[in-house]
Amino acid sequence: MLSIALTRTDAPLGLNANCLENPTLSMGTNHENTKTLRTIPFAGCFGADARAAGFRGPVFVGLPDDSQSSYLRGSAGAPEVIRAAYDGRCYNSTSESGVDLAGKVADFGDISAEDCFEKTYRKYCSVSESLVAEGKVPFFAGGDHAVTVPVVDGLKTLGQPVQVVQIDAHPDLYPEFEGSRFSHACTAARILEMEHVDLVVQIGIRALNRVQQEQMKRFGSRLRVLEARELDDRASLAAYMESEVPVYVSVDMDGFDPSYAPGVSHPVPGGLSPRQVLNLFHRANWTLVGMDAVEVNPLRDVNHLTAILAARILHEGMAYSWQQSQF
Ligand SMILES: [Mn+2]
Repeated sequence: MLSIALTRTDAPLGLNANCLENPTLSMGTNHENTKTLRTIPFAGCFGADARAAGFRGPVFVGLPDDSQSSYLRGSAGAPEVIRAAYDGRCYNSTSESGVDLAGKVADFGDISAEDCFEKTYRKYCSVSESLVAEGKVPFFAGGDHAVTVPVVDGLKTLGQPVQVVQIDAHPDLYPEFEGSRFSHACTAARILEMEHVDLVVQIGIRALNRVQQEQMKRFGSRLRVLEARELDDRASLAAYMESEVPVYVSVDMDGFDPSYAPGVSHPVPGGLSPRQVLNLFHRANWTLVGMDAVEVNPLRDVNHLTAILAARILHEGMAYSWQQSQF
């Protein structure tokens, strides 16, 4: 059982089921405008009880922390928007892969950030550890990319090596950034220092500089970088896919081209398409142990496109995880 209090924050933002259908209603831009999240007449994916005995399905968890962002804040507002985008009534509950998730996903609510990141780290790590220890598969909606570090840390409870697939424009390999080891620019460096992580595969990278190239050498064969410019065909993506190993997938939304995902703090042209990333799931042969979609910045988004894409990617991940739980 979880040993810490899990609080669902009163949602800011005045979300409702019409958000995505009526462009005059705004989602996710004003932290001051606190209204209770209304019950959404949804596609119906949420409905499972994460605390029910024997529940082994996907669990949606919001991590509303953007304290480690180096440039723009705002991604702390993303979990509520992604949640609304996920369960809004403009979609049905069946994934591309044909899995109907109606009533099969548990919404764990948002885990509030603490007043310093060390405390937030311990809290997020503990949530990840608890869910995984109970045989559940967590799907985290960030927050900035720094939240991935504690939740991957929590996977050590599996007691076996884990591989991390990171979709990103940035390698996030700085040993420290502007004096902080927990900056969102250091995410992969911190993850590669974990003993239970034996491989990080980065896909979509297009912001490598000299410092980070030096770091690549330091991590050697435990780090594979697939730059966006190398990704012209299906074959090259498939070549980087592992089979039948525990995999955690971290999707920094800036891995996508900004034309698909404009609502990020660090947009870098020349990125991945949603089709490429969705097809990764369709061709994967992983044991998916967890996933996140991070760095959605509602303050920069256009017509909620980035939140909708984050929700869609998580949806396919949850469908993948549901399918694997049936065997
Ligand atoms: Mn990034």
